[in-house]
Amino acid sequence: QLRGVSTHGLAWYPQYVTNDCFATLKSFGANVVRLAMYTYESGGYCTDGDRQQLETLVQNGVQYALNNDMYVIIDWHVLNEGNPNRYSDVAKTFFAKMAQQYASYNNVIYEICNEPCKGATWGDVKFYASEVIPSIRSYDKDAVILIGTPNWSQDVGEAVKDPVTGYDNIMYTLHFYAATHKEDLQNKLKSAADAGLPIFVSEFGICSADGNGQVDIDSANSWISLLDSYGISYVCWNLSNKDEKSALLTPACDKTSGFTYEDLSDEGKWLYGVLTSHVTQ
Ligand code: IDC
Repeated sequence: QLRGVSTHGLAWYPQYVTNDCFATLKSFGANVVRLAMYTYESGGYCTDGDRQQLETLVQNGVQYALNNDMYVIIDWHVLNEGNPNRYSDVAKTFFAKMAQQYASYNNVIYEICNEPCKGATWGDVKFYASEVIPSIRSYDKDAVILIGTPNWSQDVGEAVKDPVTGYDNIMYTLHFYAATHKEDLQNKLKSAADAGLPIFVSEFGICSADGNGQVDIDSANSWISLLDSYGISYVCWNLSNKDEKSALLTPACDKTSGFTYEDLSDEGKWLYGVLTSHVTQ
């Protein structure tokens, strides 16, 4: 079971991609960092972003994770474009490049689309996966590949009915925000997990789905018990001091490593408690 932290958009909060920062997260008990690279928004890899700079951030992130004995998720952060097929050609080239570089690494996980949404169907996602997975597998035969599910990575049931076939080590993502998503989504997770679907919670927050609102600690704790009972991995959104409830640091904290308890937001303090109480290694 992996437990850890997702960066905010790498283009907007690059300052946390440092060895010291990852070492701090490790000291809290995290064993995975997710590198969220937006594809479409301003600064996105497929729009007006600086591709070279974004790739360097990803490469540095992979190295810092390795230095700290952590897994790392390279997240192609599809969001506002909705349908991942929009930039599948760019995705293919990007993932081939990464997989070629990291074929011999054992800590790299590929997340090929964060959240299909805006009507993108499971058929669309499967088509996209059939395009992008071969560009990873032509170099890296066995790295875990995470596939987003429709409706902002909530409809895992679609993957149960019609899974991606022909490849090993494929997992499907479910995302939740504890103040918005409760029993209904928990039930979807349970039925999919009971049906044997390999699920990875590559992003969750404990506030509302807009990344703000209020934190809901009771709901958050009930999600963690559920995930623990299935041994499902989870990664919390987001590593920044942005003035929003899903940021793990307070807006006043301008440190980029060595965070103290007081530097942590409500979500940050809660996550600290979860991570420290789960440390096994
Ligand atoms: C949000 C950020 C916010 C940013 C916005 C950009 O918290 O600062 O302005 O994206 O669109 C997701 C997405 C994730 C969202 C997050 C909260 O994967 O990118 O981050 N969220 O809205 N899915 C559900 C919630």
